[in-house]
Amino acid sequence: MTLQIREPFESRSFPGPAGVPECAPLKLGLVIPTLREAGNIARVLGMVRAALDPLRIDYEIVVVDDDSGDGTGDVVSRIARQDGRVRLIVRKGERGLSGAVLDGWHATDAQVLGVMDADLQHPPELLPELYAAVAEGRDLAIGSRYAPGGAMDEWNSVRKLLSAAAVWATWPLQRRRLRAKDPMSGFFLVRRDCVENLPFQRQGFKLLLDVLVRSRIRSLQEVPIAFGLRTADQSKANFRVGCDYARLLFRLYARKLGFGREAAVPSSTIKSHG
Ligand SMILES: Nc1nc2c(ncn2[C@@H]2O[C@H](COP(=O)(O)OP(=O)(O)OP(=O)(O)O)[C@@H](O)[C@H]2O)c(=O)[nH]1
Ligand SMILES: [Mg+2]
Repeated sequence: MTLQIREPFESRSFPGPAGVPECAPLKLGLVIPTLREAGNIARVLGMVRAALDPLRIDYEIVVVDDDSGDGTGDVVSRIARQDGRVRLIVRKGERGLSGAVLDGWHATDAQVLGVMDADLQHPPELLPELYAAVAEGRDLAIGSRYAPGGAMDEWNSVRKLLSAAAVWATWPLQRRRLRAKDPMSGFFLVRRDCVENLPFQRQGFKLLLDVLVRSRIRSLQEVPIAFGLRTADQSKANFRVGCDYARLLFRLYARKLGFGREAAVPSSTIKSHG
């Protein structure tokens, strides 16, 4: 399901709302959540800027750091002083990937909201393809390990099996014509107006599943990615992340099956802009 790029991206115009033939490129707000990523963050910021600059679009990169204490914030501050499109938000006394992303989205006025990891497991060079999918009319564009051509060759078979089971568990929850092969991806862009003013769970790592089930998306595209191993700093995926995922599934199934009130867990909404 890869987008066929037939002409240089920067020379194209994009379809506007119905009746409007074309419109100015949409601003992109890309959140990079960080927890102790001092060994990765400078490199990923350099690669993201190198991928986005040729598009000549308005964008900002919002690094949301949970007070890492390893110098991550200092590296980002230094880069932000030289490039106004890089912003740093430091959250004190807070933890949680989904919550960090939601806080970053809340802090930007961009029309296209995005997220990618800081550890270079998500290829920044595919950002233009994801952006093009949204700019050309898709509501959601996903960097997908399970789309044809995607890969996670470096994972061991246990991790692959757990991941496949976790994806399978989402199948009944996803809308029939809007099913993503990789609903657990942490690399995606979504139109802001599809997620505004809806409650998303702050705990856990799997914001995309919440977006797929809850948001107002009408179309999506998956762009295959090869998901690598992290080469610096430590993984933050642990047993607690698994429990948060189970809670998210429980909450979404309860909602779908109409089991009274949804389990009360901390949630956030993205405010409207303009
Ligand atoms: N702000 C913030 N970022 C987080 C938190 N937990 C993880 N992250 C970031 O979220 C991204 C994904 O975390 P990873 O540890 O890479 O999780 P993963 O990719 O599932 O696991 P690995 O394959 O082992 O790397 C990274 O950029 C982390 O720094 C958190 O509590 N707060
Ligand atoms: Mg990772």
